[in-house]
Amino acid sequence: MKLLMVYPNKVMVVRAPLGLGYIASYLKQSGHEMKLFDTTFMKCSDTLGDDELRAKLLQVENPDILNYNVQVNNVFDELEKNINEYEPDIIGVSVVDPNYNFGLEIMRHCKKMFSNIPIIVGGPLTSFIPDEIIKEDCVDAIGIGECENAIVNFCNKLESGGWDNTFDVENFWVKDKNNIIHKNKSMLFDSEFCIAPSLDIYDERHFSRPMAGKMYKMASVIWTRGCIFNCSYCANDNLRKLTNKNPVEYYRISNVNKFIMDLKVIKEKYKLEFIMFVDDIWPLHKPELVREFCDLYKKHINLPFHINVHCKIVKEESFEMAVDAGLRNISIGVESGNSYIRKNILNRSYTNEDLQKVFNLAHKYKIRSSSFNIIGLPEETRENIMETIELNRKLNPDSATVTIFHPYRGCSLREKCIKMGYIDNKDNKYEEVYRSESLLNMPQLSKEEIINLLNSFQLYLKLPKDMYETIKKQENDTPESLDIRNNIVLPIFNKIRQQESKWDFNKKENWWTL
Ligand code: B12
Ligand code: SF4
Repeated sequence: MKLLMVYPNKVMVVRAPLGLGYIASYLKQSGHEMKLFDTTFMKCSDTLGDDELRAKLLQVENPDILNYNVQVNNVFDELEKNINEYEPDIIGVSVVDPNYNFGLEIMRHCKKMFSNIPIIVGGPLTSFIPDEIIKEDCVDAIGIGECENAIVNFCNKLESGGWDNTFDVENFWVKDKNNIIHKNKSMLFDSEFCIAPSLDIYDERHFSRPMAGKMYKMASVIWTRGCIFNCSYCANDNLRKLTNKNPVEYYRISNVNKFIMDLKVIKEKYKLEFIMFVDDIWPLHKPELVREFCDLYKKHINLPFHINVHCKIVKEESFEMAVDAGLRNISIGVESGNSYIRKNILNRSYTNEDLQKVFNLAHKYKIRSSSFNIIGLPEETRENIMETIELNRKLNPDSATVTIFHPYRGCSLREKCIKMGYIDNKDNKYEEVYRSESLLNMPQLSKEEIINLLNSFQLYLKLPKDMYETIKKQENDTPESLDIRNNIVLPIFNKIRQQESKWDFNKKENWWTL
Protein backbone atom coordinates (compact mmCIF):
# COMPACT_ATOMS: atom_id res chain seq x y z
CA MET A 1 0.00 0.00 0.00
CA LYS A 2 1.13 3.55 -0.68
CA LEU A 3 0.30 6.16 1.98
CA LEU A 4 0.68 9.87 1.43
CA MET A 5 0.95 11.38 4.93
CA VAL A 6 0.10 15.06 5.26
CA TYR A 7 1.65 17.15 8.05
CA PRO A 8 -0.44 20.36 7.89
CA ASN A 9 1.93 22.57 9.86
CA LYS A 10 0.64 26.10 9.45
CA VAL A 11 2.54 27.72 12.30
CA MET A 12 5.92 26.68 10.88
CA VAL A 13 7.16 24.87 13.95
CA VAL A 14 10.41 23.56 12.53
CA ARG A 15 11.20 20.49 14.64
CA ALA A 16 10.28 17.31 12.79
CA PRO A 17 7.10 15.40 13.71
CA LEU A 18 8.82 12.29 15.02
CA GLY A 19 5.70 10.12 15.23
CA LEU A 20 5.49 10.17 11.42
CA GLY A 21 9.07 8.95 11.10
CA TYR A 22 8.12 5.98 13.30
CA ILE A 23 5.02 5.26 11.24
CA ALA A 24 7.10 5.39 8.03
CA SER A 25 9.68 2.92 9.35
CA TYR A 26 7.02 0.44 10.49
CA LEU A 27 5.21 0.66 7.16
CA LYS A 28 8.43 0.23 5.22
CA GLN A 29 9.41 -2.83 7.25
CA SER A 30 6.08 -4.46 6.35
CA GLY A 31 6.42 -3.84 2.64
CA HIS A 32 4.33 -0.69 2.43
CA GLU A 33 5.42 2.80 1.36
CA MET A 34 4.94 6.23 2.86
CA LYS A 35 5.67 9.69 1.48
CA LEU A 36 5.40 12.84 3.60
CA PHE A 37 3.65 15.94 2.31
CA ASP A 38 4.86 18.52 4.78
CA THR A 39 3.69 22.14 4.70
CA THR A 40 6.24 23.40 7.25
CA PHE A 41 8.34 25.26 4.68
CA MET A 42 5.44 26.47 2.54
CA LYS A 43 3.86 29.84 3.14
CA CYS A 44 0.45 28.84 4.56
CA SER A 45 -0.56 32.06 6.30
CA ASP A 46 0.41 35.69 6.71
CA THR A 47 1.43 35.30 10.34
CA LEU A 48 5.07 34.98 11.30
CA GLY A 49 6.62 31.52 11.56
CA ASP A 50 7.31 30.06 15.00
CA ASP A 51 11.02 30.95 15.15
CA GLU A 52 10.36 34.45 13.77
CA LEU A 53 7.79 34.95 16.52
CA ARG A 54 10.28 33.75 19.11
CA ALA A 55 12.85 36.18 17.71
CA LYS A 56 10.34 39.03 17.91
CA LEU A 57 9.70 38.14 21.55
CA LEU A 58 13.49 38.33 22.14
CA GLN A 59 13.61 34.58 22.86
CA VAL A 60 16.05 33.74 20.03
CA GLU A 61 19.60 35.03 20.13
CA ASN A 62 21.00 36.23 16.82
CA PRO A 63 17.80 36.08 14.69
CA ASP A 64 19.93 36.65 11.54
CA ILE A 65 20.67 32.95 11.50
CA LEU A 66 17.04 32.08 10.77
CA ASN A 67 16.63 31.50 7.08
CA TYR A 68 14.45 28.58 6.12
CA ASN A 69 13.94 29.68 2.54
CA VAL A 70 10.16 29.38 2.80
CA GLN A 71 8.45 28.71 -0.52
CA VAL A 72 5.47 30.83 -1.53
CA ASN A 73 3.63 28.18 -3.51
CA ASN A 74 -0.04 27.31 -3.31
CA VAL A 75 -0.30 24.44 -0.84
CA PHE A 76 -3.43 22.95 -2.46
CA ASP A 77 -1.91 22.95 -5.99
CA GLU A 78 1.26 21.41 -4.61
CA LEU A 79 -0.74 18.72 -2.80
CA GLU A 80 -2.74 17.85 -5.91
CA LYS A 81 0.49 17.57 -7.88
CA ASN A 82 1.91 15.22 -5.24
CA ILE A 83 -1.21 13.02 -5.22
CA ASN A 84 -1.26 12.79 -9.02
CA GLU A 85 2.41 11.86 -9.17
CA TYR A 86 2.53 9.49 -6.17
CA GLU A 87 -0.89 7.87 -6.73
CA PRO A 88 -1.39 6.85 -3.06
CA ASP A 89 -3.86 4.15 -1.96
CA ILE A 90 -4.52 6.10 1.26
CA ILE A 91 -4.12 9.71 2.38
CA GLY A 92 -3.18 10.17 6.04
CA VAL A 93 -3.33 13.45 7.98
CA SER A 94 -1.61 14.05 11.33
CA VAL A 95 -3.28 16.56 13.61
CA VAL A 96 -2.66 18.49 16.83
CA ASP A 97 -5.00 21.21 18.02
CA PRO A 98 -3.24 24.18 16.38
CA ASN A 99 -3.24 22.58 12.94
CA TYR A 100 -6.62 20.86 12.96
CA ASN A 101 -8.61 23.54 11.10
CA PHE A 102 -5.99 23.70 8.37
CA GLY A 103 -5.83 19.89 8.30
CA LEU A 104 -9.60 19.79 7.84
CA GLU A 105 -9.42 22.23 4.91
CA ILE A 106 -6.83 19.96 3.31
CA MET A 107 -8.92 16.83 3.89
CA ARG A 108 -12.04 18.44 2.41
CA HIS A 109 -10.06 19.52 -0.64
CA CYS A 110 -8.60 16.04 -1.10
CA LYS A 111 -12.02 14.40 -0.77
CA LYS A 112 -13.43 16.77 -3.38
CA MET A 113 -10.62 16.18 -5.86
CA PHE A 114 -9.87 12.49 -5.18
CA SER A 115 -13.08 11.02 -3.78
CA ASN A 116 -11.92 7.44 -4.35
CA ILE A 117 -8.88 7.70 -2.03
CA PRO A 118 -9.72 6.96 1.64
CA ILE A 119 -8.59 9.52 4.20
CA ILE A 120 -7.36 8.45 7.62
CA VAL A 121 -6.52 10.84 10.46
CA GLY A 122 -4.26 10.44 13.50
CA GLY A 123 -2.13 12.39 15.98
CA PRO A 124 -2.85 13.33 19.60
CA LEU A 125 -6.06 15.21 18.76
CA THR A 126 -7.96 12.17 17.44
CA SER A 127 -7.64 10.67 20.93
CA PHE A 128 -9.56 13.57 22.48
CA ILE A 129 -12.26 14.42 19.98
CA PRO A 130 -12.72 11.17 18.03
CA ASP A 131 -16.49 11.64 17.59
CA GLU A 132 -16.07 15.14 16.20
CA ILE A 133 -13.36 14.10 13.73
CA ILE A 134 -14.92 10.86 12.48
CA LYS A 135 -18.26 12.59 11.80
CA GLU A 136 -16.62 14.75 9.11
CA ASP A 137 -17.71 13.57 5.65
CA CYS A 138 -14.15 13.78 4.37
CA VAL A 139 -12.84 11.37 7.04
CA ASP A 140 -13.02 7.60 6.49
CA ALA A 141 -11.11 6.33 9.53
CA ILE A 142 -9.14 7.60 12.51
CA GLY A 143 -6.20 6.14 14.41
CA ILE A 144 -6.24 6.69 18.17
CA GLY A 145 -3.06 6.76 20.30
CA GLU A 146 0.32 5.50 19.12
CA CYS A 147 -0.25 3.79 15.80
CA GLU A 148 2.97 2.16 14.58
CA ASN A 149 1.56 -1.39 14.71
CA ALA A 150 -2.02 -0.32 14.13
CA ILE A 151 -1.33 1.39 10.82
CA VAL A 152 0.58 -1.63 9.54
CA ASN A 153 -2.37 -3.88 10.48
CA PHE A 154 -4.71 -1.43 8.80
CA CYS A 155 -2.71 -1.44 5.55
CA ASN A 156 -2.27 -5.22 5.61
CA LYS A 157 -6.00 -5.79 6.08
CA LEU A 158 -6.95 -3.21 3.48
CA GLU A 159 -4.58 -4.76 0.95
CA SER A 160 -5.71 -8.32 1.58
CA GLY A 161 -9.47 -7.88 1.97
CA GLY A 162 -10.57 -4.37 1.06
CA TRP A 163 -12.18 -1.65 3.23
CA ASP A 164 -14.68 -3.92 5.05
CA ASN A 165 -11.76 -6.02 6.24
CA THR A 166 -10.37 -3.12 8.36
CA PHE A 167 -13.33 -2.78 10.74
CA ASP A 168 -11.66 -4.71 13.59
CA VAL A 169 -8.18 -3.11 13.56
CA GLU A 170 -7.11 -2.17 17.10
CA ASN A 171 -6.61 1.58 17.75
CA PHE A 172 -8.79 2.38 14.70
CA TRP A 173 -12.32 3.69 14.24
CA VAL A 174 -13.52 2.93 10.72
CA LYS A 175 -16.62 4.18 8.91
CA ASP A 176 -18.53 1.79 6.67
CA LYS A 177 -20.55 2.70 3.56
CA ASN A 178 -23.69 3.16 5.69
CA ASN A 179 -21.83 5.64 7.91
CA ILE A 180 -21.75 3.16 10.79
CA ILE A 181 -18.59 3.57 12.81
CA HIS A 182 -16.66 0.48 13.88
CA LYS A 183 -14.79 1.37 17.07
CA ASN A 184 -11.87 -0.63 18.42
CA LYS A 185 -9.99 -0.23 21.68
CA SER A 186 -6.59 1.49 21.97
CA MET A 187 -3.60 -0.61 22.90
CA LEU A 188 -0.44 0.80 24.44
CA PHE A 189 2.50 0.56 22.04
CA ASP A 190 5.37 -1.52 23.39
CA SER A 191 8.37 0.63 22.48
CA GLU A 192 11.09 -1.46 24.16
CA PHE A 193 12.62 -2.72 20.93
CA CYS A 194 10.91 -0.34 18.55
CA ILE A 195 12.39 0.28 15.12
CA ALA A 196 14.23 3.58 14.58
CA PRO A 197 12.20 6.31 12.88
CA SER A 198 12.82 6.86 9.14
CA LEU A 199 14.28 10.34 9.10
CA ASP A 200 14.65 10.25 5.32
CA ILE A 201 10.97 11.24 4.96
CA TYR A 202 11.75 14.75 6.26
CA ASP A 203 12.93 17.85 4.44
CA GLU A 204 16.58 18.47 5.39
CA ARG A 205 15.64 21.90 6.75
CA HIS A 206 14.02 20.19 9.76
CA PHE A 207 17.52 19.26 10.94
CA SER A 208 18.91 22.79 11.02
CA ARG A 209 18.03 24.40 14.35
CA PRO A 210 19.15 27.48 16.27
CA MET A 211 20.68 27.00 19.68
CA ALA A 212 22.32 29.73 21.75
CA GLY A 213 22.78 31.99 18.72
CA LYS A 214 24.26 29.39 16.32
CA MET A 215 22.77 26.92 13.87
CA TYR A 216 23.45 23.23 14.45
CA LYS A 217 22.73 20.14 12.42
CA MET A 218 20.52 18.39 14.92
CA ALA A 219 17.86 15.71 15.08
CA SER A 220 15.06 15.25 17.58
CA VAL A 221 14.95 11.76 19.04
CA ILE A 222 12.89 10.10 21.75
CA TRP A 223 14.25 7.37 24.05
CA THR A 224 11.30 7.07 26.42
CA ARG A 225 7.56 7.30 25.84
CA GLY A 226 4.97 8.81 28.18
CA CYS A 227 5.32 10.51 31.52
CA ILE A 228 4.76 9.67 35.20
CA PHE A 229 3.20 13.07 36.02
CA ASN A 230 -0.27 14.41 35.32
CA CYS A 231 -0.03 18.17 34.87
CA SER A 232 -3.39 19.73 34.08
CA TYR A 233 -2.24 21.70 30.99
CA CYS A 234 -0.76 18.63 29.30
CA ALA A 235 -2.44 15.88 27.35
CA ASN A 236 -0.33 13.06 28.76
CA ASP A 237 -2.68 12.12 31.58
CA ASN A 238 -5.59 11.65 29.20
CA LEU A 239 -3.47 9.85 26.61
CA ARG A 240 -2.48 7.41 29.35
CA LYS A 241 -6.06 6.89 30.56
CA LEU A 242 -7.07 5.82 27.06
CA THR A 243 -4.84 2.78 27.40
CA ASN A 244 -5.99 1.86 30.94
CA LYS A 245 -2.42 1.85 32.20
CA ASN A 246 -1.00 3.34 35.37
CA PRO A 247 1.75 6.01 35.16
CA VAL A 248 4.55 3.50 35.76
CA GLU A 249 3.32 1.25 32.94
CA TYR A 250 2.71 4.23 30.67
CA TYR A 251 6.30 5.50 31.06
CA ARG A 252 8.28 3.22 28.72
CA ILE A 253 12.04 3.16 28.20
CA SER A 254 13.45 1.62 25.03
CA ASN A 255 16.28 -0.86 25.20
CA VAL A 256 19.45 1.22 25.66
CA ASN A 257 21.71 -0.82 23.44
CA LYS A 258 19.27 -0.91 20.52
CA PHE A 259 18.47 2.77 20.91
CA ILE A 260 22.15 3.81 20.83
CA MET A 261 22.97 1.58 17.85
CA ASP A 262 20.04 3.09 15.92
CA LEU A 263 21.15 6.58 16.92
CA LYS A 264 24.67 5.82 15.67
CA VAL A 265 23.28 5.05 12.21
CA ILE A 266 21.27 8.30 12.22
CA LYS A 267 24.26 10.32 13.48
CA GLU A 268 26.50 9.05 10.69
CA LYS A 269 23.93 9.24 7.92
CA TYR A 270 22.96 12.85 8.68
CA LYS A 271 26.37 14.02 9.97
CA LEU A 272 24.69 15.38 13.09
CA GLU A 273 26.33 17.89 15.43
CA PHE A 274 23.78 17.85 18.22
CA ILE A 275 21.10 15.49 19.58
CA MET A 276 17.82 16.90 20.88
CA PHE A 277 15.98 14.48 23.17
CA VAL A 278 12.29 15.39 23.09
CA ASP A 279 11.33 12.87 25.78
CA ASP A 280 8.74 14.35 28.12
CA ILE A 281 10.96 13.47 31.07
CA TRP A 282 14.44 12.06 30.56
CA PRO A 283 15.10 9.36 33.22
CA LEU A 284 17.51 11.25 35.50
CA HIS A 285 15.79 9.45 38.41
CA LYS A 286 17.33 6.14 37.32
CA PRO A 287 21.13 6.44 37.81
CA GLU A 288 21.89 2.81 36.90
CA LEU A 289 20.14 3.17 33.59
CA VAL A 290 21.75 6.56 32.96
CA ARG A 291 25.16 4.98 33.61
CA GLU A 292 24.48 2.28 31.01
CA PHE A 293 23.22 4.90 28.57
CA CYS A 294 26.20 7.23 29.10
CA ASP A 295 28.82 4.50 28.66
CA LEU A 296 27.33 3.53 25.31
CA TYR A 297 26.58 7.11 24.26
CA LYS A 298 30.16 8.25 24.86
CA LYS A 299 31.53 5.30 22.94
CA HIS A 300 29.22 5.41 19.93
CA ILE A 301 27.68 8.86 19.70
CA ASN A 302 29.89 11.35 21.56
CA LEU A 303 27.86 14.40 20.55
CA PRO A 304 26.49 17.24 22.70
CA PHE A 305 22.88 16.71 23.66
CA HIS A 306 19.79 18.34 25.16
CA ILE A 307 17.14 16.92 27.50
CA ASN A 308 13.90 18.04 29.17
CA VAL A 309 14.05 17.87 32.95
CA HIS A 310 11.42 17.67 35.69
CA CYS A 311 12.96 19.19 38.83
CA LYS A 312 11.43 16.57 41.14
CA ILE A 313 13.27 13.60 39.68
CA VAL A 314 16.83 14.83 39.25
CA LYS A 315 19.64 12.91 40.93
CA GLU A 316 23.03 14.63 40.88
CA GLU A 317 24.78 11.31 40.26
CA SER A 318 22.85 10.92 36.99
CA PHE A 319 23.31 14.56 36.09
CA GLU A 320 27.10 14.37 36.45
CA MET A 321 27.30 11.23 34.31
CA ALA A 322 25.12 12.84 31.64
CA VAL A 323 27.34 15.95 31.52
CA ASP A 324 30.38 13.73 31.20
CA ALA A 325 28.67 11.99 28.25
CA GLY A 326 27.85 15.26 26.46
CA LEU A 327 24.80 16.84 28.13
CA ARG A 328 25.18 20.54 27.31
CA ASN A 329 21.67 21.98 27.43
CA ILE A 330 18.66 21.37 29.65
CA SER A 331 15.13 22.76 29.64
CA ILE A 332 13.37 22.81 32.99
CA GLY A 333 9.66 23.43 33.49
CA VAL A 334 9.30 26.38 35.88
CA GLU A 335 5.88 27.27 34.46
CA SER A 336 4.83 29.68 37.23
CA GLY A 337 6.59 31.45 40.07
CA ASN A 338 3.49 31.28 42.24
CA SER A 339 3.09 28.11 44.30
CA TYR A 340 -0.74 28.30 44.46
CA ILE A 341 -0.95 28.44 40.64
CA ARG A 342 1.58 25.65 40.29
CA LYS A 343 -0.17 23.31 42.70
CA ASN A 344 -3.84 24.16 42.30
CA ILE A 345 -4.07 25.23 38.68
CA LEU A 346 -1.26 23.29 36.98
CA ASN A 347 -1.22 20.24 39.27
CA ARG A 348 2.57 20.51 39.65
CA SER A 349 4.03 20.07 43.14
CA TYR A 350 7.49 21.43 43.77
CA THR A 351 9.06 24.29 45.65
CA ASN A 352 11.24 27.13 44.42
CA GLU A 353 14.11 25.39 46.22
CA ASP A 354 13.55 22.22 44.14
CA LEU A 355 13.91 24.36 41.03
CA GLN A 356 16.91 26.25 42.37
CA LYS A 357 18.74 22.98 43.09
CA VAL A 358 18.47 21.88 39.45
CA PHE A 359 19.48 25.25 38.01
CA ASN A 360 22.40 25.26 40.45
CA LEU A 361 23.48 21.90 39.05
CA ALA A 362 23.46 23.36 35.54
CA HIS A 363 25.55 26.32 36.76
CA LYS A 364 27.90 24.04 38.71
CA TYR A 365 28.58 21.78 35.71
CA LYS A 366 28.67 24.79 33.37
CA ILE A 367 25.98 23.61 31.00
CA ARG A 368 23.39 25.83 29.38
CA SER A 369 19.95 25.95 30.98
CA SER A 370 16.63 27.16 29.79
CA SER A 371 13.36 27.61 31.68
CA PHE A 372 9.86 26.91 30.34
CA ASN A 373 7.25 29.40 31.52
CA ILE A 374 3.56 29.81 30.85
CA ILE A 375 1.64 33.05 31.31
CA GLY A 376 -2.06 33.87 31.02
CA LEU A 377 -3.10 30.94 33.24
CA PRO A 378 -6.56 30.64 34.80
CA GLU A 379 -6.82 32.80 37.96
CA GLU A 380 -3.39 34.32 37.26
CA THR A 381 -2.83 38.02 37.99
CA ARG A 382 -0.22 40.49 36.77
CA GLU A 383 1.49 40.14 40.16
CA ASN A 384 1.73 36.36 39.67
CA ILE A 385 3.45 36.87 36.31
CA MET A 386 5.88 39.26 37.97
CA GLU A 387 6.54 36.46 40.52
CA THR A 388 7.43 34.17 37.61
CA ILE A 389 9.84 36.79 36.32
CA GLU A 390 11.31 37.26 39.79
CA LEU A 391 11.82 33.53 40.21
CA ASN A 392 13.54 33.34 36.82
CA ARG A 393 15.88 36.16 37.86
CA LYS A 394 16.90 34.05 40.87
CA LEU A 395 17.22 30.80 38.95
CA ASN A 396 19.31 32.58 36.33
CA PRO A 397 18.69 30.41 33.24
CA ASP A 398 20.60 31.25 30.06
CA SER A 399 17.30 31.59 28.28
CA ALA A 400 13.66 31.65 29.24
CA THR A 401 10.99 30.35 26.90
CA VAL A 402 7.62 31.94 27.57
CA THR A 403 4.35 30.89 25.99
CA ILE A 404 0.76 31.94 26.46
CA PHE A 405 -1.45 29.27 27.99
CA HIS A 406 -3.81 27.64 25.48
CA PRO A 407 -6.53 25.26 26.69
CA TYR A 408 -5.79 22.45 24.22
CA ARG A 409 -8.30 19.66 23.99
CA GLY A 410 -7.29 16.64 26.03
CA CYS A 411 -5.84 18.76 28.85
CA SER A 412 -7.94 18.77 32.04
CA LEU A 413 -7.34 22.50 32.58
CA ARG A 414 -9.50 23.16 29.52
CA GLU A 415 -12.52 21.86 31.47
CA LYS A 416 -11.78 24.30 34.27
CA CYS A 417 -11.59 27.18 31.75
CA ILE A 418 -15.00 26.22 30.36
CA LYS A 419 -16.48 25.87 33.87
CA MET A 420 -15.17 29.28 34.88
CA GLY A 421 -16.54 30.86 31.72
CA TYR A 422 -13.10 31.84 30.40
CA ILE A 423 -13.71 30.10 27.07
CA ASP A 424 -16.58 28.68 25.12
CA ASN A 425 -16.76 24.91 24.72
CA LYS A 426 -16.31 25.35 20.97
CA ASP A 427 -13.21 27.58 21.12
CA ASN A 428 -10.46 25.98 19.07
CA LYS A 429 -8.94 28.75 16.98
CA TYR A 430 -5.39 28.07 18.07
CA GLU A 431 -3.56 28.51 14.80
CA GLU A 432 -4.26 32.24 14.54
CA VAL A 433 -3.27 32.93 18.14
CA TYR A 434 -0.38 30.53 18.55
CA ARG A 435 2.32 32.33 20.59
CA SER A 436 0.66 35.72 20.06
CA GLU A 437 -2.68 35.92 21.86
CA SER A 438 -4.65 34.43 24.73
CA LEU A 439 -8.03 32.80 24.10
CA LEU A 440 -9.16 33.30 27.70
CA ASN A 441 -11.55 36.04 28.77
CA MET A 442 -10.62 36.49 32.42
CA PRO A 443 -11.82 39.28 34.71
CA GLN A 444 -8.53 39.66 36.62
CA LEU A 445 -6.11 39.69 33.64
CA SER A 446 -6.96 41.06 30.22
CA LYS A 447 -5.75 39.63 26.90
CA GLU A 448 -3.86 42.89 26.25
CA GLU A 449 -2.00 42.66 29.54
CA ILE A 450 -0.98 39.08 28.77
CA ILE A 451 0.45 40.12 25.38
CA ASN A 452 2.17 43.13 26.89
CA LEU A 453 3.83 40.98 29.52
CA LEU A 454 4.79 38.38 26.92
CA ASN A 455 6.47 41.11 24.84
CA SER A 456 8.30 42.47 27.87
CA PHE A 457 9.10 39.27 29.79
CA GLN A 458 12.75 39.13 28.60
CA LEU A 459 13.24 42.81 29.40
CA TYR A 460 12.04 42.42 33.00
CA LEU A 461 14.22 39.36 33.26
CA LYS A 462 17.49 40.83 32.01
CA LEU A 463 17.46 44.54 32.75
CA PRO A 464 18.23 46.07 36.18
CA LYS A 465 15.24 46.52 38.47
CA ASP A 466 15.65 50.30 38.54
CA MET A 467 14.53 50.21 34.90
CA TYR A 468 11.17 48.54 35.70
CA GLU A 469 9.30 51.85 35.53
CA THR A 470 10.71 52.52 32.05
CA ILE A 471 9.95 48.98 30.92
CA LYS A 472 6.37 49.35 32.12
CA LYS A 473 6.02 52.54 30.06
CA GLN A 474 6.90 50.68 26.85
CA GLU A 475 4.59 47.70 27.46
CA ASN A 476 1.66 48.74 25.30
CA ASP A 477 1.51 49.55 21.60
CA THR A 478 1.44 53.38 21.44
CA PRO A 479 4.01 55.40 19.41
CA GLU A 480 5.53 56.72 22.68
CA SER A 481 5.96 53.17 23.98
CA LEU A 482 7.61 52.05 20.76
CA ASP A 483 9.95 54.99 20.98
CA ILE A 484 10.98 54.03 24.52
CA ARG A 485 11.31 50.37 23.52
CA ASN A 486 13.43 50.99 20.44
CA ASN A 487 15.57 53.84 21.66
CA ILE A 488 16.05 53.24 25.38
CA VAL A 489 15.22 49.71 26.44
CA LEU A 490 16.28 47.50 23.53
CA PRO A 491 19.78 49.00 23.10
CA ILE A 492 20.53 48.23 26.77
CA PHE A 493 18.97 44.77 26.47
CA ASN A 494 21.07 43.97 23.39
CA LYS A 495 24.22 45.15 25.11
CA ILE A 496 23.51 42.91 28.11
CA ARG A 497 22.86 39.97 25.83
CA GLN A 498 26.15 40.53 24.00
CA GLN A 499 28.02 40.36 27.30
CA GLU A 500 26.45 37.04 28.33
CA SER A 501 28.21 33.67 28.13
CA LYS A 502 28.65 32.42 24.60
CA TRP A 503 28.28 28.74 23.89
CA ASP A 504 29.89 26.64 21.23
CA PHE A 505 28.60 23.10 21.56
CA ASN A 506 30.99 21.80 18.92
CA LYS A 507 33.86 22.26 21.35
CA LYS A 508 34.61 19.27 23.54
CA GLU A 509 36.00 21.46 26.33
CA ASN A 510 35.46 25.10 27.24
CA TRP A 511 32.15 25.04 25.40
CA TRP A 512 31.22 28.20 27.26
CA THR A 513 33.14 31.50 27.32
CA LEU A 514 32.55 34.32 29.72
C1 B12 B 1 7.88 16.50 20.57
C2 B12 B 1 6.60 17.32 20.63
C3 B12 B 1 6.53 18.41 19.80
C4 B12 B 1 7.55 18.67 18.72
C5 B12 B 1 7.17 17.83 17.47
C6 B12 B 1 5.69 18.03 17.07
C7 B12 B 1 4.99 16.93 16.34
N1 B12 B 1 3.99 17.35 15.55
O1 B12 B 1 5.31 15.75 16.45
C8 B12 B 1 7.39 20.20 18.51
C9 B12 B 1 8.37 20.94 19.38
C10 B12 B 1 7.56 20.68 17.08
C11 B12 B 1 5.99 20.41 19.08
C12 B12 B 1 5.28 21.53 18.81
C13 B12 B 1 4.01 21.70 19.26
N2 B12 B 1 3.34 20.94 20.12
CO1 B12 B 1 3.95 19.30 20.77
N3 B12 B 1 4.46 17.74 21.60
C14 B12 B 1 5.53 17.00 21.49
C15 B12 B 1 5.44 15.83 22.47
C16 B12 B 1 6.19 16.21 23.76
C17 B12 B 1 5.93 14.49 21.98
C18 B12 B 1 5.43 14.14 20.58
C19 B12 B 1 6.07 12.88 20.14
O2 B12 B 1 7.03 12.88 19.39
N4 B12 B 1 5.53 11.75 20.63
C20 B12 B 1 5.99 10.46 20.28
C21 B12 B 1 5.36 10.05 18.94
C22 B12 B 1 5.73 8.60 18.66
O3 B12 B 1 3.95 10.17 19.10
P1 B12 B 1 3.03 11.16 18.19
O4 B12 B 1 3.80 12.26 17.66
O5 B12 B 1 1.83 11.45 18.97
O6 B12 B 1 2.63 10.19 16.98
C23 B12 B 1 1.93 8.98 17.20
C24 B12 B 1 0.39 9.10 17.23
O7 B12 B 1 -0.09 10.39 17.50
C25 B12 B 1 -0.06 8.55 15.93
N5 B12 B 1 -0.16 9.43 14.77
C26 B12 B 1 0.41 10.63 14.54
N6 B12 B 1 0.05 11.09 13.33
C27 B12 B 1 -0.74 10.17 12.76
C28 B12 B 1 -1.38 10.17 11.54
C29 B12 B 1 -2.20 9.07 11.20
C30 B12 B 1 -2.90 9.04 9.90
C31 B12 B 1 -2.35 7.99 12.13
C32 B12 B 1 -3.23 6.84 11.82
C33 B12 B 1 -1.69 8.02 13.37
C34 B12 B 1 -0.89 9.10 13.67
O8 B12 B 1 0.92 7.56 15.65
C35 B12 B 1 2.21 8.11 15.99
C36 B12 B 1 3.19 7.01 16.28
O9 B12 B 1 2.87 6.34 17.48
C37 B12 B 1 3.89 15.77 22.69
C38 B12 B 1 3.47 15.15 24.01
C39 B12 B 1 3.09 13.70 23.86
N7 B12 B 1 3.22 13.00 24.92
O10 B12 B 1 2.70 13.24 22.79
C40 B12 B 1 3.48 17.24 22.53
C41 B12 B 1 2.10 17.56 21.99
C42 B12 B 1 1.80 16.68 20.83
N8 B12 B 1 2.29 18.92 21.51
C43 B12 B 1 1.25 19.66 21.65
C44 B12 B 1 1.17 20.99 21.23
C45 B12 B 1 -0.09 21.73 21.57
C46 B12 B 1 2.23 21.57 20.54
C47 B12 B 1 2.37 23.01 20.10
C48 B12 B 1 1.17 23.83 19.83
C49 B12 B 1 3.29 23.72 21.09
C50 B12 B 1 2.72 24.08 22.38
N9 B12 B 1 2.51 25.35 22.56
O11 B12 B 1 2.45 23.23 23.23
C51 B12 B 1 3.20 22.85 18.84
C52 B12 B 1 2.35 22.48 17.60
C53 B12 B 1 3.21 22.33 16.40
C54 B12 B 1 2.76 21.40 15.34
N10 B12 B 1 2.47 22.00 14.18
O12 B12 B 1 2.70 20.20 15.47
C55 B12 B 1 0.15 18.95 22.37
C56 B12 B 1 -1.03 18.58 21.48
C57 B12 B 1 -2.33 18.74 22.23
C58 B12 B 1 -3.53 18.63 21.35
N11 B12 B 1 -4.66 18.61 22.02
O13 B12 B 1 -3.46 18.58 20.16
C59 B12 B 1 0.92 17.73 23.01
C60 B12 B 1 0.10 16.46 23.17
C61 B12 B 1 1.49 18.21 24.37
C62 B12 B 1 0.49 18.78 25.28
N12 B12 B 1 0.42 20.09 25.39
O14 B12 B 1 -0.24 18.09 25.91
N13 B12 B 1 5.60 19.38 19.85
S1 SF4 C 1 5.83 16.65 33.35
FE1 SF4 C 1 5.64 17.54 31.30
S2 SF4 C 1 5.09 15.82 29.96
FE2 SF4 C 1 4.76 15.16 32.08
S3 SF4 C 1 2.59 15.53 32.46
FE3 SF4 C 1 3.73 17.34 33.14
S4 SF4 C 1 3.79 18.72 31.38
FE4 SF4 C 1 3.17 16.71 30.63
